[in-house]
Amino acid sequence: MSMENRDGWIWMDGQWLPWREAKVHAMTHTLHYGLGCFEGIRAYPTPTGPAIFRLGEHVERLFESAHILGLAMPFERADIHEACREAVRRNGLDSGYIRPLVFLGAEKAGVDPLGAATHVMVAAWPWGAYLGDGALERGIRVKVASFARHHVNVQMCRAKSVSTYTNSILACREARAEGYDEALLLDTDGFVAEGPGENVFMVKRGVIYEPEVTSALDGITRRTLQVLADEAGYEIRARRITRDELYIADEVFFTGTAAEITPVVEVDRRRVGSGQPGPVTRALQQRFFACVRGQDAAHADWLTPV
Ligand code: PPE
Repeated sequence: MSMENRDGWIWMDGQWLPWREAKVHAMTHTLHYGLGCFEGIRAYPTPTGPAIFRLGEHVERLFESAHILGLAMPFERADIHEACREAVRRNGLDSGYIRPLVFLGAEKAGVDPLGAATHVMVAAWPWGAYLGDGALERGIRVKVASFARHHVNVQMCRAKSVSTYTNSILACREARAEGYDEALLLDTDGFVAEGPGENVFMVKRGVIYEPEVTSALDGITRRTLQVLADEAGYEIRARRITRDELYIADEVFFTGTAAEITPVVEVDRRRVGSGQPGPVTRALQQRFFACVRGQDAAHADWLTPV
């Protein structure tokens, strides 16, 4: 089923439209010039019905992204909050992925967006394991991309910008064409930054390391991981990481809303650790899935019932 031709409902600028009718004009400014921002949010089945994971944080980041990009949001946080919940309900989902997108319309042409109106849409649909069947259990093979992640003054990475993903697509397509599951991007100084749609962590001698989020998105799964690792007694350090440190790490894993917590078992044809998902990754994965599925009372506040 294509993303265009499906049953369901999409929220566009405050109205619920049948899925097939949620269209934009060919002169849409964001389609031509790429100024826009979005979120990716997951809903999970819990013992008390479907619930959205860390909805407040995702909506807040959407507004922060719009603020960074200078996009005037025509809605309040509460409107987007409610649209996300209703998108899960109306589309009859027990679990799924929610996509709010902020974009400029077709009111004008030319690079200067003055005069183009900000539009907002929210869709939701079922979405399984992001990096393929078995990826969460067996882990994935990753290749360092020949493309660098954006310099901090080229693309501002606190914003989840539409245009960041051109760079992500170049890296991801290259890695997959060469038979890997996913890419890993270095920053313009050559240090580990992130995946095309994931943050990265490594474990060495019982300590968890992550890159400073300069050229990377401040992931909400990353923030979740930090809390869970801290509660499990692990020390987490943020510092520059080189690609060869990943080669000799005990464990490497990706985090992201879509990717959840995905073990990385190979980098550039070098086996990572034992070549199997490691014990720290597995323990954190288990705790993460208990939280998102409402089986962990300690973090019930991370879930918003729909
Ligand atoms: N870095 C990037 C570049 C990124 O796109 C994501 C999410 C993350 C880190 C992790 O952020 P968070 O989801 O808040 O933990 N990528 C989204 C898009 C995936 C897609 O293909 O679309 C996602 O996971 O929803």
